[in-house]
Amino acid sequence: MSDILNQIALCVEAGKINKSSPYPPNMKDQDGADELARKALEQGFKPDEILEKALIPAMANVGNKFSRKEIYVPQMLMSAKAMSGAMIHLKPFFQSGETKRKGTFIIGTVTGDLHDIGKNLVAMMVEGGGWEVIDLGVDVSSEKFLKALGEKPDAVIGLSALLTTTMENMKKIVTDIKSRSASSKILVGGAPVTQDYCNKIGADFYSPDPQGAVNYLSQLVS
Ligand code: B1M
Repeated sequence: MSDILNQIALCVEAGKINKSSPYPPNMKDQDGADELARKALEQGFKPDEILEKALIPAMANVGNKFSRKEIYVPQMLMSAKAMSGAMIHLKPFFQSGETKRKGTFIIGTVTGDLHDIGKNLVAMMVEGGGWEVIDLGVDVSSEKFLKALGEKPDAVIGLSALLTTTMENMKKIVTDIKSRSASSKILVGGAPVTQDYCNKIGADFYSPDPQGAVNYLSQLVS
């Protein structure tokens, strides 16, 4: 792989956002994912090449390390921020349709639930996995999910819940979506959610962590 793509991947894995960011201390004053992605485009690398060869593999490594508990939430957040720093330069190409994404993922935290840290991590990792992400935020009702799905009928839906009380609302949202659009795929997660619960409410897939979500989505389009 080219040197600059390697450097971008390294910055994402290390969480080096841009030149002025102090983290990680051993990369102080070096270019970060932000500057390097801009330079790669100037050198003629295609946006999808930067995404496929640098950002996606780097974020997959980060996700797998997090699943294996070799890194923790703060490191993963720094990596996701570094990825976003690079994505700023790539997004205009994806938004114009010049470069294609793998699909659309609509995510939200279910009705009554305001927890968004885990949901945001999943959203960032999925974006790093090459998907367009529509983040509906927190306290999202069936109606909001269905409206977003109406605009993107092929999208995969992701539901996050952190409270045992709001898990009931997750069940309602799955039922509402499936009754209107039986073929839509629904992925569920969040601390109290389990594989058993996923099966019970008729969702399609449960993942305990962001990388599992990315792997499931990849498998849907492979
Ligand atoms: Co709340 N809270 N909280 N809270 N809070 C918990 C969840 C709780 C376990 C704390 C406790 O009592 N020990 C408890 C729930 C108990 C229960 O239901 N059994 C609780 C409670 C009770 C409450 C309130 C009711 C407190 C009150 O007001 N009396 C209240 C509810 C508000 C509401 O939602 N309506 C409340 C409020 C809050 C804050 C606003 C203060 C804040 C949220 C800030 C925010 O999110 N912006 C907060 C926080 C921070 C927590 C704890 C401390 C941390 C949650 C977190 O962010 N974890 C939490 C206790 C704990 O977990 N130690 C707690 C880190 C995050 C990375 O993990 O979200 O699990 P997590 O996401 C993981 C996975 O679950 C997975 O990937 C992530 C990375 O691995 N994942 C998915 C998540 N979503 C996924 C979706 C997927 C796939 C994977 O596919 C779609």
